[in-house]
Amino acid sequence: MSKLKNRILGAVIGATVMGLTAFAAQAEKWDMPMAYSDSNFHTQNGKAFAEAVTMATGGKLEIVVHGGGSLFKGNEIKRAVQTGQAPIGERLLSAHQNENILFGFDSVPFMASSFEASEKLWKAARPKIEKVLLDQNLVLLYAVPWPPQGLYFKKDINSIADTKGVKFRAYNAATARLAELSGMLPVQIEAAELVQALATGVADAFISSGATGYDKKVWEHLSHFYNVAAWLPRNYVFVNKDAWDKLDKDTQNVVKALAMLAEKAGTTKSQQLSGWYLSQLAKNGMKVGPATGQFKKDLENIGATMTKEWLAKSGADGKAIVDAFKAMK
Ligand code: PCA
Repeated sequence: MSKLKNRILGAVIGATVMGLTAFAAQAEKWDMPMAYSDSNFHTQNGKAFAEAVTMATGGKLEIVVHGGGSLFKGNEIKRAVQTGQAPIGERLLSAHQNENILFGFDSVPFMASSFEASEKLWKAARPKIEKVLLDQNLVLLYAVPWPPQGLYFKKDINSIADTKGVKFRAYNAATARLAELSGMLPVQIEAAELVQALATGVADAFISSGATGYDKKVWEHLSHFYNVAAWLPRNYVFVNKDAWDKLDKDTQNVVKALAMLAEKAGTTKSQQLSGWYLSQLAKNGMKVGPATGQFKKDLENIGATMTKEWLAKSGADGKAIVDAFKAMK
């Protein structure tokens, strides 16, 4: 090879390596733990969001979703993101009500039982939740509601007396309190372990959406779904603040815009699917219907007690959220 050719080749290789190094230095890969199964609509929505970010940034920020609690379990995700073990993640925030009572604003019984009310409540609460999360080193991106929560049992329930002593799977403080006030025995279990708990008799009842009943083929263990629409809890996607600050402004703006889209798309999907999930429960042999008579009254009384308790504990901040929510009606 001539000297000139050698020199040209050297320059080309040098430039390529430099280019690659520059690219590698700028490109970020974010692993995104999510707790719910890959087929769940939240996880699907999270994947669409991740792909949109990767595409819109030309791979400068690549987000890779790990569903089903495969990277971190549901109850580990928030801490993992706070401490930077994962740069981004999704969590049912009401499960952390013991850290801050405000996280339970979306699980107050019968305060916001429809998608429309849930939207308003979220609008009222969002600035405060953003602030609490920021104080915990977390930047909130978006939140999507689960369909309305109903009660799963393996027998007819005519009044709360029929639930006495039943082992009840709880997913946050509100679900545990509901069990206590009904004379049931709460046991905290992540959705990923729900089927096993039902199969082994660790739990014989729970409260959740039709989505989780469908995802977990609950008809294999339980027979009744009481569509009480107690509340619509949300899953939240948040980012470690240090990881966020490392992004340039352009990338941050792209992520924020796509997060807004993901919140809208996920909420629409939740609403569109909510009736379909219940039809699937019925199709698979479950008795699906409202709570009536004494059972309905008992639940309303429990709801009133829990509302009082949440308002007492959350003080001025809780009151401000509820007042802002009510003013929107
Ligand atoms: N499914 C989740 C939380 C709320 C819901 O509908 C669960 O049961 O864990």
